Amino acid sequence: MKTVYSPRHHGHAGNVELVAGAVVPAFEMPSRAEYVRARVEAVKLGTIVTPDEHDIAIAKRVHRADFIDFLPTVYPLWLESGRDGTAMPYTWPTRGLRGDVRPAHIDALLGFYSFDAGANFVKGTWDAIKSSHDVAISAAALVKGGERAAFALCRPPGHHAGSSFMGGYCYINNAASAAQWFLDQGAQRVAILDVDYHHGNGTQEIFYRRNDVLLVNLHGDPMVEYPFFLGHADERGEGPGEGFNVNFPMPWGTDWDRWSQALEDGCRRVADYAPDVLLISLGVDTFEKDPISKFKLKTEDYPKIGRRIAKLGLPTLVVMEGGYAVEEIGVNAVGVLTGFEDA
Ligand code: Q9C
Ligand code: ZN
Repeated sequence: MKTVYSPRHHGHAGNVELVAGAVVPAFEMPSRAEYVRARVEAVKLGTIVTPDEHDIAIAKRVHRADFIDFLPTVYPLWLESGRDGTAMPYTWPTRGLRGDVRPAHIDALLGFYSFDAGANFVKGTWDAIKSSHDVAISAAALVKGGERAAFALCRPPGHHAGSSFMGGYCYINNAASAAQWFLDQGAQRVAILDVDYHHGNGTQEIFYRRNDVLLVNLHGDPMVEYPFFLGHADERGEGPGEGFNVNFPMPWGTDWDRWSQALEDGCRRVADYAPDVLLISLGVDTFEKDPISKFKLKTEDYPKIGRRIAKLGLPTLVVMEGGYAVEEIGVNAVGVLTGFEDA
């Protein structure tokens, strides 16, 4: 399988985030993509190709135009306001405040277009966001062109980004945009299977009222796990989308035995839907040694995920999401892909 990768992700570097009341170096760091790329090369998974440039208008099919247009302006506005370093929000229009009036100041705009302080900007962040989206759409084009599968080595990730908000290291929802691109290219039905440790709240929000995208999410129970405010089992979709959203929240400590049962149930839902194309939101933060997560999957489990997904027999686009055990991220993520190819 071919991998699409852009070196432009490197611009999104030196970022910080809030952890337990302190500002620390962000867990989502450039070496993540480099470990994955190195492993793709080491196992000779297939050619690594550079993405084509794709019109950002593609992303506006799943995001509000004003949100997408805001992203390239963030760092220039931040500098204009006299700051440098990391641009980060600190106030949000929650219940009781005006979420319908777009403010003017950069501090307010950052909160207006986010749900947490986890999607921050440095100088090269916008260029990396754009390149990550180019990676996703270029890999989608490989699948549309007849490849059985392709790997979009996206960085930054996307599944926490919703129609008009960023958060959780995510800005543009790469998987959602690629899913919409397949539909716009003539697909009738698309399925997304999100196996990242965290619930893909952005993807869910984007497709919640639609029946042309089936979304299946396997993740930590939002009662105790980020992103906390979405991802419960009773969220099944709304209106025409009723029944097209499937959540499998699982407790801290979930191991392969329990997780693989949810994978089996999720794959059956995908098979019943009989989509024209399948997207995998691939996070490997389910790993036992992940520094911010609490599932117990082992390195030997990742090829089994790939084998089960391959058994669906569908054209498949794998989109990189999370995974923060940096030194093992390559072996685990590429393990899914070699498992897929061995099936
Ligand atoms: N800083 C993805 O895996 N963690 N995003 C907050 C306190 C946020 C994870 C912990 C985790 C976001 C794509
Ligand atoms: Zn995650």
